[in-house]
Amino acid sequence: MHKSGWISIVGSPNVGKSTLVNALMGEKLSIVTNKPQTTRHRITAIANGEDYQMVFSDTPGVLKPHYKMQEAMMKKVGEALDDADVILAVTDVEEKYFERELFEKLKRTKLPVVAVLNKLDLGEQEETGRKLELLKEQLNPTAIIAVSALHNFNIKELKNLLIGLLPEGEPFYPKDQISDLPEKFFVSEILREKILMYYQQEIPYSVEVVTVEFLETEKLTRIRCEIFVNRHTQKAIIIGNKGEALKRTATAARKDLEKWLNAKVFLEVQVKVKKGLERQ
Ligand SMILES: Nc1nc2c(ncn2[C@@H]2O[C@H](COP(=O)(O)OP(=O)(O)OP(=O)(O)O)[C@@H](O)[C@H]2O)c(=O)[nH]1
Ligand SMILES: [Mg+2]
Repeated sequence: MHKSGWISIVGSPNVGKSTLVNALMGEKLSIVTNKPQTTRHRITAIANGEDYQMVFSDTPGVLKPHYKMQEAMMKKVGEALDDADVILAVTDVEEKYFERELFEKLKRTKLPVVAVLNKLDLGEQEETGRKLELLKEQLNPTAIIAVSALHNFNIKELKNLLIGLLPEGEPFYPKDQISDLPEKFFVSEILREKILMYYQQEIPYSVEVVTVEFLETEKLTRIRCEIFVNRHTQKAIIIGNKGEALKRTATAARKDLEKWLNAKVFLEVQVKVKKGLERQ
């Protein structure tokens, strides 16, 4: 008997959704930082076993949209809820409760909902117990589990629980495939993660990263990325004094890329001001 299906991961920003996907995969596919709104796109991660295939959708954290990009992000969350077989609703020991609209959606859905209380390592036992009771009472999920995605606690148990809830069926993807997104996408994401880590204030949220070249040769992988910003002042901040800030960012990205690709990487990064905005 083979089981396969789509599992959508939803929850507020920063509760550890991407960390959880990476833990379930045993591999880092989705970028993680301590800043909310790290995930901007819907990320597919495919976990394969002999008798199962789980296709995870990691989504941006649910919030009330205040601007266009957030609106687009929330649309991706909505889509993820619509075409799943199982919903993984993540909260953490610090969050008071699920965002209201998401909570209503979770209550109404006919799909199985697995509620995950993450960051168990940060909570007090009594408080955690109370939170689990409350979740059970108010959300009435199909299953409920407390985990620590960061420390790999209860992840195997969660995985087995999910496999149990999947429908029977053939795999959707070849068993050696771990995502349906192109390599270039992950390259851009790795660089974006470093920008989130190394710059403050509005900079992390003003950039878009595009990978324009990805060329594997025998000796090394040549990668060229472009960082787009809205203003010349932002470009100057990204580059920094004598190019030092950009160098530090690019070096950190290159090191991660080399680990991820298991190859030597030549990384070239250019910073550009978005067309049409140059004169602002
Ligand atoms: N202590 C602790 N920290 C965790 C755990 N899981 C995740 N974190 C941390 O929480 C922060 C946010 O993690 P992410 O995985 O980026 O959270 P997210 O829900 O994907 O966030 P968005 O993509 O912004 O919606 C990071 O600093 C993680 O290291 C955990 O189990 N314990
Ligand atoms: Mg995320």
